[in-house]
Amino acid sequence: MLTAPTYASVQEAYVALLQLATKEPQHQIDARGNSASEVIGVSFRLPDPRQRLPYLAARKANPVFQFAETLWYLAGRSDLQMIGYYAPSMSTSSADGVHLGGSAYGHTLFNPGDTGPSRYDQVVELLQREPDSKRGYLPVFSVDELADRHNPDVACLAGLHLLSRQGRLHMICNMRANDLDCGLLSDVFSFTMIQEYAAIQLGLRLGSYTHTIGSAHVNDCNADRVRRVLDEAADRPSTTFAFPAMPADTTAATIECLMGHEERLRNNEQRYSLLHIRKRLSLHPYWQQVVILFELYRQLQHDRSEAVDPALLNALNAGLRWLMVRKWPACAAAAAGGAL
Ligand code: 5HM
Repeated sequence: MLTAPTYASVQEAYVALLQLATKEPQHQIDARGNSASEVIGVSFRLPDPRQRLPYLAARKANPVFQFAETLWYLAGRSDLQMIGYYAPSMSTSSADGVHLGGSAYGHTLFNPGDTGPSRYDQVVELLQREPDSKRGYLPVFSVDELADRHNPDVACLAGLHLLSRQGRLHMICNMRANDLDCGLLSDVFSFTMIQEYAAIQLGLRLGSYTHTIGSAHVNDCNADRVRRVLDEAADRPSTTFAFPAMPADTTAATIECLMGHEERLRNNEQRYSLLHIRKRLSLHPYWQQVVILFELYRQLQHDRSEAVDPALLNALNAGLRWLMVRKWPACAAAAAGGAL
């Protein structure tokens, strides 16, 4: 088969890749102090890119981080202050302790360049003008990143290719390298969200998502967890939840509005009740879910609650609630107390 194999969800692709890299590795590598099992030149396709979250107890995906990273990208940000609140480990990739470098993909894609509009705006304009174009490529990796041999953050994403075909927007993602256990899931989540956002801007339906990787690897230090994931996937029928469609009226202003709420909650300047989120924020219920996640995370980080507000937890859609309950003991406590 010369085209990428198809999987119904990111979870299926993730499990298949973990299996391949750990059971049939092609290489054992040691790059920048990380020993890993590697396969090279792999790809998969998701005909429904909304199936972008895994539901595995052994791999506790963090939906708060997933949405935070997506918004950080869409808002064109590179600051460690915001993204580090959700993933403190990202500080090790920052050269100056203030900004991320190559991995701030949104900063590269969504900000105007020296010579005019952003890469993203140029590609949207191109596809509006010539839908069949093959030139809708959004480059991210730059060879300049290799000039500093101590650069801690060289973009793993080479680029995103947008193809408008028969009323649908397809995306091909090219990664020079992907950590299958740590990077792949959040990358697929964010890139498919960018794809869906772009489809809305172009008035197209969501097409397929194809993920291609140069070096696909599992670091040896994660081998135990990977084994547990593979055991769970083999033992139990998979849990699945439908992920809703992004509202068709989502614009850059929606992202800006969400970033405002995110900042106030991150800085603990405000606390939101369910009623406030539903009645006062003028946000589509889809985006209200994200504010609920940020408020729950505020309660975890700032209030250090032993049990989060059960009304908020209960208002999450079933898939997000499933993940939060498995990820955070204070969510599990709220779920147990409230008999959710
Ligand atoms: O030495 P190198 O720059 O390749 O190390 C970066 C590591 O982060 C690799 O294991 C890469 O696969 C992983 N990574 C990822 O999987 C990094 C980023 C951030 O650019 C990412 N996905 N988005």
